[in-house]
Amino acid sequence: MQAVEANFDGLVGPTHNYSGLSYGNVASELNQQASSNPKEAAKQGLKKMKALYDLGLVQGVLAPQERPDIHTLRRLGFTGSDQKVLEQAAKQAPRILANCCSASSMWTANAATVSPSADTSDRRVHFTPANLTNKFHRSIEHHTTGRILEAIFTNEQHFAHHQALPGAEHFGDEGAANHTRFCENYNDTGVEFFVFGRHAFDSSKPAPTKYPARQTYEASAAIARQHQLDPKKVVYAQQNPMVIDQGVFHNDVIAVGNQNVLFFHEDAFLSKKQVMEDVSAAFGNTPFHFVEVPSSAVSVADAVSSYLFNSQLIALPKGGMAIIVPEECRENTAVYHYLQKLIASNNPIKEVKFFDLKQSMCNGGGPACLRLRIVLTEVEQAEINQACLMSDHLFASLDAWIEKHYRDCLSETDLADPKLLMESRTALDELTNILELGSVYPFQL
Ligand code: SUG
Repeated sequence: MQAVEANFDGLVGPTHNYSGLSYGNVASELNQQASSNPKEAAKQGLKKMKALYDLGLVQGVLAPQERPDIHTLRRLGFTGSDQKVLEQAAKQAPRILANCCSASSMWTANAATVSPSADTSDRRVHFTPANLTNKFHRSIEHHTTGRILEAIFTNEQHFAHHQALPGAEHFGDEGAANHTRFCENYNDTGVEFFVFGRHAFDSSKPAPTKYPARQTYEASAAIARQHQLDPKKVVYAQQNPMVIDQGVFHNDVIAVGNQNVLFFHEDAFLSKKQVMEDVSAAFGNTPFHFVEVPSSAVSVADAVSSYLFNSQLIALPKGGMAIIVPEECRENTAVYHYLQKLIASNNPIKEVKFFDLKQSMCNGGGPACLRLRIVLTEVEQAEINQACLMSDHLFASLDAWIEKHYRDCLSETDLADPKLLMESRTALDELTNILELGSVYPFQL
């Protein structure tokens, strides 16, 4: 049976802003207090989705979340009307309000870990929403994420939905940003590659000293169990703690894989040799391409500022792979030269495509952060909510929807504006109709 890799991108929400919420994420910290342009952000993301659809790929859309998150503010003791809740939070706890207003669900690489049916023992596609415990503003995403995924992948005969892992740092899970799958063809049983930042229950093991390691080994192993993966087809690798301390807060900031390719920086892993041996052994006898980028060509600092590795490696329907990178990779001379050499050399990556995603990049979110990869057979594709799949019609509807509802400038003080809450809810209510999601938001339940 044929299978394809679909990309489900997060639509940027109406409250997209820069609040400096992510310690360890260099761009987020640098841009705190800059004003944002939610309309431009949403359109930049939508254009990338449309471009991949135009290339012949299956492209899906994941709806943003309800923000400001009044429901969470009430759990934190703010009371009265929604307007009063906002007013009090802005006065008494503006940083908590900022956390409850982030549009961070746009980075759907962190929405969940997904294992295709070819890899799981019950032959269903398994989903575990990421608990994102390391950052408060992200830890409030997983309930709604789960509801949105269930509204798209509904048929229990084909799709299995798990709860997020327990919400303690020991099981800190950041979803697909630390997970890659290798295969010859998408319908084959693949090798699932889980990358973690530290061990939660063994402090003798290496760990970063400056910035947090968001993903634990124990979380990765729990997901592999929960998704019923064959242990022989699972590889675990530890991130190099030294790169986490240089701003590599997820593995997808320093490595990306697709099919039989792992594109990675030489300093990405604690033990590069072991990773290469383990992946080769699990992959079997067919050829595997390790495309290793040396520091002499691209430094870790250049990787972090350009987001070269936060790229999408996509298998083009006409054959070969393209690498989807942000414009920042053109602007960085070392990275640009490296990319030219890469596509001219002997490996499956044949083309590079640049995208302007500046609004998201300023919060540390590149092309790969914005998408969740879901491998689907033809039968599974036919089972999903078709209204969430990109088409010329959906592109036009979403473009008009953004144009109608989104502001073109937002700063931290605007977050307490009760009109923003109403605008956001009105927009999302309309969106659930466009995407035929039913009621998924707290204000709709
Ligand atoms: O979790 N930034 C996100 C960026 C996530 C990128 N995802 C991947 N690498 N897959 C994060 O750090 C910043 C929000 C702010 O500062 O306003 C933020 O949440």
